[in-house]
Amino acid sequence: MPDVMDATRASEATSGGTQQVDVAVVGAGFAGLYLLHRLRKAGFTTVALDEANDVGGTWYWNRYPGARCDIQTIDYSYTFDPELESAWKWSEKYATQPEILRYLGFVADRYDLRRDIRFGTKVTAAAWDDATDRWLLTTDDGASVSCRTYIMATGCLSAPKPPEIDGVKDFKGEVYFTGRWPHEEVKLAGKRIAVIGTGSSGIQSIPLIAEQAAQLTVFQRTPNFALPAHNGAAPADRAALLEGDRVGYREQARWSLAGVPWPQQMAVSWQLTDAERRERFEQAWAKGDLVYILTQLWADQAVDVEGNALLAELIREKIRTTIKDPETAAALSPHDHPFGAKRPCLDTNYYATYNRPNVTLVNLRQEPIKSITASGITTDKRTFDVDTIVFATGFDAMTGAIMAVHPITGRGGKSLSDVWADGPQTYLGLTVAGFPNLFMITGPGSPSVLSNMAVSIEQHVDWVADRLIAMREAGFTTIEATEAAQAGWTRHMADCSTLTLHRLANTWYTGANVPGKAQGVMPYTGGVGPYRSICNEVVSGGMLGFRLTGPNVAEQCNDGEIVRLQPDVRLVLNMLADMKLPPIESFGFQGARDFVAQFNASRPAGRPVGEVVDGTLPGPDGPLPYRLYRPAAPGPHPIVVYFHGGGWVLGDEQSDEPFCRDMCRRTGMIFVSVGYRHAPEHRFPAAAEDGYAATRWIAEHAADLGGRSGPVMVAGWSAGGNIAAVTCQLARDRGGPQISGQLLVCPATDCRFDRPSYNDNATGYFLTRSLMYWFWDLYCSPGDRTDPRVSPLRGKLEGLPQAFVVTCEFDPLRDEGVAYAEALAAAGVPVEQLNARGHFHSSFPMVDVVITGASGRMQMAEALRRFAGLPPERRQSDEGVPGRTVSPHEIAAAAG
Ligand code: NA7
Repeated sequence: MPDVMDATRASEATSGGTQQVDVAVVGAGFAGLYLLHRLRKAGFTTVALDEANDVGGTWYWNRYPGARCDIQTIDYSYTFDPELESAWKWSEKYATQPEILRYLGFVADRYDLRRDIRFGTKVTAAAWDDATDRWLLTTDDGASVSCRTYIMATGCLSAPKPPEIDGVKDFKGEVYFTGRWPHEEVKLAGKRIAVIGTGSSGIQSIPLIAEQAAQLTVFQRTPNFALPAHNGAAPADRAALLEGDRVGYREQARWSLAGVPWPQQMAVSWQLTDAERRERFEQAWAKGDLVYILTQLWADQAVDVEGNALLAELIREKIRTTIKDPETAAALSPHDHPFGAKRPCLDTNYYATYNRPNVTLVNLRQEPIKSITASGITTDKRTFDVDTIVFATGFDAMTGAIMAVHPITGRGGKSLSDVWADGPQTYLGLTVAGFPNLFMITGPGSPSVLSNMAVSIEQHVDWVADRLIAMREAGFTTIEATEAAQAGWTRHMADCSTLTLHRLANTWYTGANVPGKAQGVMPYTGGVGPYRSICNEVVSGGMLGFRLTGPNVAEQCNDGEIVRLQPDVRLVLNMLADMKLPPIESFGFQGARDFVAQFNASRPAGRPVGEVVDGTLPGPDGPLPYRLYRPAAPGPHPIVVYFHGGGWVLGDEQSDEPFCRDMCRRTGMIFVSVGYRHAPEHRFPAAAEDGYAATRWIAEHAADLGGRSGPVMVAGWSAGGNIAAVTCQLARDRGGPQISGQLLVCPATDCRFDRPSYNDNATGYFLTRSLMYWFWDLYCSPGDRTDPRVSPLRGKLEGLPQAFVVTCEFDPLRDEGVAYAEALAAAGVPVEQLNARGHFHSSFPMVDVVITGASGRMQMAEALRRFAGLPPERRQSDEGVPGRTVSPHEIAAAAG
């Protein structure tokens, strides 16, 4: 590779030893090259600076044996120029590092980019000058750079982690780092070699090193999941898809979750038999595609611990069958993290390599390294004499390369390392409040490493370049994220991180691989497509969350949070909006019932419970159907009488099936969902009287139903919450049955429509104000509406059973739920309330669709267990609560 340090610098204007440009870019990898191209085309004077002596970024440095990409190369390419796409043909399914480097060199040549790159130049510090509204970049070689805009295109995995092992300097043999592999040939043949680390770099290089070494000893701290790459020619089916509709294929990738066009998997693991799951798995194993196996087996594999465990076990089975020595197989089998929570690897002969006589695995969990000595590595059990040590120990990921420019000083002299002392804070992963005109490409808070980098990079670069062009046209010279927008993004990031299992593993995604680093999931886990739409909404919302200034224009600041909904609620609502449905009430009541039935048929089936039994019970005016959900564990179980939602008009005893199943599993209780009569055929007070009568009958027949005798509990969602609340009042006033607790989820409690939530959430959140008017009109005449049997808030509340009241932020019924909780507390009823932030009226019954609702249901289950006098039960998978529980004391204070 020619040394191109002396590339021409056509765009620079130098004054007093300082190069003056519009934009300075740090990094000349995938992101830096495309930035240069876009910015230059837009007429900005630009320079890129890179410590390396040529283009390539991560592919310049990572030259270790076996280095390849593990996203299929047809996806891991630039797509901005169709001519570039047809001018380059990849030779393999997963290109090797030399081929990718050739590709990036080809791109640099094709667009004549090298003339604006200062190679061999490290940026050592960057400072914002409030007086001139410019950044000054100090370099270790040549002129400093003054620029209006400073863009970090430094990559996520480019700052190698120090070895953190005592004695490295004492070692007399050769030392190599996979992330800084020499350009000249490294002679490994016949040597005794140690490799430390079994991440992607270790897993890719170990089989090739083993082929050459006299003896290879692998030092493994944590086993990782590795899958066969089955490298070769690009698979014909994928290539045909791309060639058949290149534009469509690329567009699908841009809006997908991971940046590779695979569809969203719908089947859930518990709907598939063991044989069906195995068949899907074997197919994926044979395919050799990381994104496929991470996303395409079953819908719950990446979001649910149990769904994930099924897959993890199938992979461990493969490991056991490949490796001959059971002890080695056990040591190589990951048990400490869900599959995909730590970056899995694609390999070629990795596990089989351990069957070679010249390869030894040292399990550092059993014998940690004590030190490196002059002749080798000493664990607390043995000494290994080696000629060469290869550190495949990874990177200070996501933030390391950004912080390597130190200090980066923003407005008021604030240093980025101080601002990020407790972990990186960004707006969109692209900008930082207090650091005007600083952009990061694939920074922390962007989908970056959880996506096909090529897709994310192009999106980021286009967004940034388009903003700079728009600012120039409008006369703005500075752009800066606001604190409120950044805080909102941090919250949204935290919400997103409860969607996936990444939070459950100690990895470089969370900063756990670097001693002392602040911990938290750093990449955006909400997906590439959703992220793209959010970035677009920032723009269409008038640069929401940014302050823009310029010398001759008025300051513009449209402050606010870009996403206030839970990420999955946002997806559901966007999907519903895309369907452009007419208002449900326009279908008429029968049409609306049909619509709900159709809607319910398309949702994921509820999870297995011990038994589901249908029956009828005597109602006040004829039999009522019920559906009983029994836990798998032996009974007798406490009983919860459940009332479904549907505005007293829609739904039936089966319509909240996934919710009942989920709660049955979580609580270990019998749920009996009652098919009460509906309006308009049966108007007020039919539903209320049915609810009461059903509860009474169920309580009297608890033992026959397999339940525990004694008090029952009641629960309900929406209109069902209304019926549950009313049932408690009737039971108190009519001499039983005994009810030990009430769970009211988004209940209707009052006939007033003037509380703020009715206006704030009148439209756009599925349950609309006009739909509520329609429900009320069908169920209850105006003259009856203040009756406590439909407006329980108007009833006497003293002496009612303890309650757990759930309200959702974006729900017209929110404030009447809050009012009921407060009124209960004021009446001396023990009550807890969950204000579910970012949720809508249907969040909690949408089990396995609104994943972020799981933590709320966990709290509901805990409340029911308390009501039943059972001990609490916590599930690790559901940690991270998207809301706030308000204690009885707080509610009482608010009510007072
Ligand atoms: P990784 O994936 O961070 O792997 C580093 C490996 O090195 C991993 O197995 C670490 O164990 C191990 N390690 C790190 N420090 C030590 C010390 N001090 N002692 C023993 N073992 C250690 O980096 P890679 O370069 O392989 O891959 C990075 C990404 O590049 C990859 O995910 C792809 O996206 C491409 P640990 O798991 O921390 O216990």
